[in-house]
Amino acid sequence: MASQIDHLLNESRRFPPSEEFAANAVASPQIYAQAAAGSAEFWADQARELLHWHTPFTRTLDWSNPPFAKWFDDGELNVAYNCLDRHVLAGNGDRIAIHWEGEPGDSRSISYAELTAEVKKAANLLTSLGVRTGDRVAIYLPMIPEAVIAMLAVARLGAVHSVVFGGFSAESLRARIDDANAKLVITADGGWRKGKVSPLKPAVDAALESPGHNVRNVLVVRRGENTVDWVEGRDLWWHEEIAAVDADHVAKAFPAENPLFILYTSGTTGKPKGILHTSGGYLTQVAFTHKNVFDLRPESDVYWCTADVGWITGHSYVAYGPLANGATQVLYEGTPDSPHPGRWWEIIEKYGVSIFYTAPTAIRSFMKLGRQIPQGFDLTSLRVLGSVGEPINPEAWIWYHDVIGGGSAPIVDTWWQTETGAIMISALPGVTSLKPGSAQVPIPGIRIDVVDDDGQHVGTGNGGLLVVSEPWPSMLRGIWGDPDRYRETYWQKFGDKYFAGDGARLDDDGDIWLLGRVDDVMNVSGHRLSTAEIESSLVSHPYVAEAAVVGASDETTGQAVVAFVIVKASQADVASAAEASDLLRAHVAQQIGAIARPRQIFIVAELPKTRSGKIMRRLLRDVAEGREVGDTTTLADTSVMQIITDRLQ
Ligand code: 6R9
Repeated sequence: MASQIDHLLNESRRFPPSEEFAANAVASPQIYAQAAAGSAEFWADQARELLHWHTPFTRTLDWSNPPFAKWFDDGELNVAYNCLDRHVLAGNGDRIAIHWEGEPGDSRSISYAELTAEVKKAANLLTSLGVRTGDRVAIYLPMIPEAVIAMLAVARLGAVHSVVFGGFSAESLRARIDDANAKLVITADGGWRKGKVSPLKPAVDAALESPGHNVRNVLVVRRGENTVDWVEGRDLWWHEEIAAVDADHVAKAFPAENPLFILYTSGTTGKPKGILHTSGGYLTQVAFTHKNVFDLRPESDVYWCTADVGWITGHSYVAYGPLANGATQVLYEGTPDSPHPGRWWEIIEKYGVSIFYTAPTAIRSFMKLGRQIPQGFDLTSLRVLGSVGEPINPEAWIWYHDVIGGGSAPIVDTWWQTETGAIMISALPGVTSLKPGSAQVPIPGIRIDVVDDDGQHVGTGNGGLLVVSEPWPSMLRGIWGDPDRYRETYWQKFGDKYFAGDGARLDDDGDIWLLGRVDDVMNVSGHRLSTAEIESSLVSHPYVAEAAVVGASDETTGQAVVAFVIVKASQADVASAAEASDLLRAHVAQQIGAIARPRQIFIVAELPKTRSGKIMRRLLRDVAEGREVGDTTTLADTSVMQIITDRLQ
């Protein structure tokens, strides 16, 4: 970390906006002054301007019961109406909402009028299956139009979706179904990934096998055409049911604080947190940021965010932001390198993508393959590039800028979290002079600070902890079913400030540089994983006596999961270290999902612990990253690290 920070401090390149870009930009420098005059009023103006309110609000922010905020709470709106019907009514029904591209090369372009019609039918279908306002619906789908249609249909009814990433295991899916007490699951037979059909329905079947859940129906979209088992009376084909329902559906208005979705994310403990978002404030901030951060011109831009809808980026910047703004976007089902390593660039060329939003891990893996691959395609349509999920290192920034952006497209490095709901820190294209590697400045209307352990502002040139110092419209409204955990996790540390869990530094200009998590949360390919969750999966295996997991830095994925495991004495002879390690890697993948599979597992005889029994992950990280092991003086047994490193040589 220290060398990385030094490296960042030496980064002095600046990219001011071109005059031409600045002259035509959606955002202007005045927007900061406007927001500074009063952030609540600023957001109220945005909410009125960007959204349609069935009942206009008269109250903006209610912070009388912190940390539980209410925004625009006497207003009423329908989120799906805002993303669909109103664009059709405004005469934009023929505009393409989604250019969908399947991995094998099949495609489908869906206009706003068509998408609205599909969502209306889906809303009627869900109603016929008993979904009512406030009910929870689990969505476990590949990146197909039905994923967005299902989310919007749930939202249209004032119900609550819980999208579970298709890469999560049956067990993870079940834990989320149980926690949210979902009554319906929407899935597919399978989806295309890496050149073949990857089945999804079997995981749903396995998740629902044991009793104790309240799922009445499983709605199955046909996509992979793989054979699936069928539970009569429970399972229904989406295409058969949707053909039988009424096409008309009038969107009802719901209060601005009506829950919109729950999305599970990893925290510092083993149990994922159900982050709760509501309607009016969330939609206001995602629409505002999508428009201003990406310099969106809905009439002419083609926008593409590569995130899966299973993550917050896919919620805010695939489903809700672009559709609320009436944008045309690309939705791609598959992996970046199927069937060839230029697949993404081919898609950009095919649809003339002008705004592209992806993660540093993807950029680094393309860098490895070499610039000749993107150079084989026409990428001149690109005019704004975005980055999200982890800090973007200056080398990757420059490559993205030069090779993908033709040396001219501004890059917005956007910092935010599942909990923040929408972008919180980012440059504004055409306004901000860009610094590779820094997320730079808070969005207008957002108050961010970097503080020391006592909550005091650190001042320019110093590092500390990132906090949000005022409530914001798209903030989480809590952790589903666990208000205490919400208070403890985010508010206990500083009382009146939201603690994000990230370290950050202010440079001499006051710009923000993110330095990674300060807790036991890892960031692998831009996805959050908890060390505790993987440790508890490892120790659930009969071989394992004890386990410690660390995030080791990795050239491509940012961090990689590395585990240190003590095998039970009774099992020591059962398998060789290599066999045990393979078996345990598979066990974690099966229990949590392939994204959590450790890159390496070291079978060790001891783990380094302090006298109070806390595992010293810092030392294990040294081993995992192949460094000289640091200060061991606080270990209960200082010879332990020697034992571990001797064994591994
Ligand atoms: C949107 C998303 C949140 C964590 C966050 C931070 C890291 C996200 C970043 C970034 C540096 C950026 N993070 N964007 N770090 N620069 N531009 O990724 O949400 O999955 O909840 O992860 O990701 O550590 O705390 P989520």
